[in-house]
Amino acid sequence: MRVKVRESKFALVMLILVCVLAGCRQSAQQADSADLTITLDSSAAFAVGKTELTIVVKDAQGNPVDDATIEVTGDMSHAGMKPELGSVQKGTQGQYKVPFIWSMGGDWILTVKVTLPDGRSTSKRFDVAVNS
Ligand SMILES: [Cu+2]
Repeated sequence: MRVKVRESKFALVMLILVCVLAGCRQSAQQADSADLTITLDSSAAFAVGKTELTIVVKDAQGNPVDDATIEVTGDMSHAGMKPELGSVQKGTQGQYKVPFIWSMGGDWILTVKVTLPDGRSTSKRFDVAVNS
């Protein structure tokens, strides 16, 4: 009888431990992702050289988000090139102007990471063809 009580206590402790760990994991995941809509203005053709990317960020309700940090990484589809980087910390009516350089014509993979002041972030990938 004594042993049984001890066993059930142990089981209870394990159960609590598992719940706590699972809870931690869940809240960490929530802290990681933000429900944002990220769009890249591609109304004008992309061409080699210095440019300013226009990225629009909206929240889940469709309201513009202006207090985010935007980090852009551009990689070409072929190997052997260093990534191009760009960032900006303030938007106007949800629009962020990010200084950027298309260093070569061809196919690019643009990764746009948006981080909110509370640390939540989300990323979106854009495939971009750049005219040489
Ligand atoms: Cu290249």
